[in-house]
Amino acid sequence: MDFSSEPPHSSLLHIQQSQPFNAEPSAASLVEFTLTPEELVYCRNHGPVREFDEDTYTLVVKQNSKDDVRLRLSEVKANLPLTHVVAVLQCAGIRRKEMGLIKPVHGVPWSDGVIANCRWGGVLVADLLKYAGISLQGNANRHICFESHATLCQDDTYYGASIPVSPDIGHALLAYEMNGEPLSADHGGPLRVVVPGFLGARWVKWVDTIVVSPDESENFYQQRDYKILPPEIDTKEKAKPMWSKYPSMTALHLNSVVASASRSCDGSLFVKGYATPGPSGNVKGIEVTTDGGETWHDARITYQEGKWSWTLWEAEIGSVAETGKVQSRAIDLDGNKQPQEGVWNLRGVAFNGWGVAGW
Ligand SMILES: Nc1nc2c(c(=O)[nH]1)N[C@H]1C(S)=C(S)[C@@H](COP(=O)(O)O)O[C@H]1N2
Ligand SMILES: [Mo]
Repeated sequence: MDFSSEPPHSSLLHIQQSQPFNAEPSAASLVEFTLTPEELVYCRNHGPVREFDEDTYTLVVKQNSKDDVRLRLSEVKANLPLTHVVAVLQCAGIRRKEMGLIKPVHGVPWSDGVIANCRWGGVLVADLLKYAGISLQGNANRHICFESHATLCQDDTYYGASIPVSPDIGHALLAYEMNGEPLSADHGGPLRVVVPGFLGARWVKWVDTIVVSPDESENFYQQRDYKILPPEIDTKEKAKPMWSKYPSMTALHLNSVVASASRSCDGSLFVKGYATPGPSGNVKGIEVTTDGGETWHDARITYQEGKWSWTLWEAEIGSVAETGKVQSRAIDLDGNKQPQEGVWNLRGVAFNGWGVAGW
């Protein structure tokens, strides 16, 4: 892997690993903004970051038995409508550090900053496929595979992911804008996949190939990673024969995090955080407790935008001791509640125990 030609990265992120570049902001800084500014968007890479010339950038679309279709990005932009969606991007490894306290896990020890709520602009995947002569109707049971051959990755020769063809993916985009600006190289510019509601691993950056296939992507990151293995599979050796038996992750779990908690001199506590949807509908409410779940206080939702955004919330609690612990739980539109404990798994993905912070 060649890291010599990476663009400069944001200096506001805490670096977990420099090659590949993996870095996150603090949750406290994130919740100050409804839409995450570019410099606070985490960077998650399995290989080097590459810069491309957007004028010559080309996308290849393939479907069995048909000739490949090669499209210039400029042609795509000129011919297909620009569509926007507000959607939260988050890494499946969010809060892995907390899961690692239960028992060690494999992976970057992410805290709660690998999340970004952005307004993405681009063309609908469905529009692009139609333009390339592929209709999604009659293509149920198929998968849309996205590939980036920009660089080698740590565990494969390219980065790839796929999403099943279903009504859920109707909002999936090939994005070239983030918050109204051209998408930067760090976040997959000139073109990346955006799949609202799905984990970040499917949001392929620097996407250059799309394949409509009867099978899921064969890529390592689809087949042997980003899966929730049961807790008894606790070594890499035990995992090896099991990867193929468990489904690839799609939506993440309902989650909430306490991003900041401060007690004022009159003894009242002010708490802020974010919450994210699970597979069934967005967040309806957030509750906080300072007594381990005996009594719950409703938090006030200060921001939510549509079906796929994060939810920002805050709460004030009358009178609290000098020190203590505040916990949060989210409730979704179907009445599902975020569980008290997150379930341990080898790769440390999808941790969603109650949010927690001390003061
Ligand atoms: N080509 C490519 N795409 C990729 C990745 C990668 O390593 N290479 N990482 C994925 C993962 S695991 C996540 S969480 C998101 C992170 O996107 P970001 O770096 O813009 O925050 O990109 C996804 N797309
Ligand atoms: Mo990720």
